[in-house]
Amino acid sequence: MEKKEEKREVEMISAKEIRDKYLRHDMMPHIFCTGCGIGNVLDYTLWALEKEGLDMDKTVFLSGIGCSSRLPGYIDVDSLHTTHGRALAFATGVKITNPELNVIVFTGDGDCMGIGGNHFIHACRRNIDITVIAVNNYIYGMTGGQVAPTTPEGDYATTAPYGNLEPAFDMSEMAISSGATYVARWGVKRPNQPINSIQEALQNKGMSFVEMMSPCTTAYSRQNRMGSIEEFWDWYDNKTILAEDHERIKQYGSEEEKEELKDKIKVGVLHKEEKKSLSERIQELIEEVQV
Ligand SMILES: Cc1ncc(C[n+]2csc(CCOP(=O)(O)OP(=O)(O)O)c2C)c(N)n1
Repeated sequence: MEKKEEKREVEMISAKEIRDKYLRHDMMPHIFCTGCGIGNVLDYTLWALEKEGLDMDKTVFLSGIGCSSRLPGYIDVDSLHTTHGRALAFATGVKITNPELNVIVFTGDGDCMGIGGNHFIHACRRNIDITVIAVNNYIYGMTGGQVAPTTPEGDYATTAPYGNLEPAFDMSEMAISSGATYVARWGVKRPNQPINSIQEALQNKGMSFVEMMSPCTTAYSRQNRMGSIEEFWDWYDNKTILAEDHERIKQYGSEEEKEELKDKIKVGVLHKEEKKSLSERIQELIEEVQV
């Protein structure tokens, strides 16, 4: 479908108006623990929807299973809460069947990279025109903190009481190498960049992947001694570096600065590419072959 190329004039709207407009109030109170970042990811998404002016009657949210996958249920919109790991398969079907729809998926790192890993690489490979917002808390949050494919080596989990022996997947790198055409990663602490990025992801005519690094204060933080909620939230500032700064230091930095890079996680828009989406190609084929 045609997405808006022009910048829309956005009227000033308050946080309360956003909540009133988009949330399903009968679903409150929500399930999230104190200090969890998943609600912020929802908030940033709602702001991006508002800025982009998406028609909610032509928008579908999907998810699998997990704390993060509960998000579509809080939005007053048509949604599919599917089985664990399968949201991208459902989303592919929805988009191909009705290309007019804006299709947005919320997923967790376990949902997306563990049980749903195969659907993920193929959705990227197909460059299906959907937006995926992945909450990466490095652990299976909902089920009590088991190790996930994203859990950093050496970190503790209920299934890794002596430290995780497995190397971790980098979700964003995986999205890029599998063929996604818009990939960004942000820490959850600050709103503006993620909001703008989710808006860009909505505009991209292809597979868009926004990884939101977000604290699980119950299952991850306790086992890995991330400190108080404030300290854990600060971690997302201290541990990250903007991709362009990373590149600059890699090229021109001192040995000491380069050494520090090893400990940092790159954030920013990590990849952007123009490529026809599968849904667009299918539409073209239908027009070509139908009599
Ligand atoms: C087929 C199947 N296997 C396992 C489960 C149990 N299960 C529910 S949520 C979950 C992990 C979710 O982790 P993640 O996607 O990282 O989401 P989070 O809760 O951390 O947001 C698991 C293993 C399930 N519901 N269905």
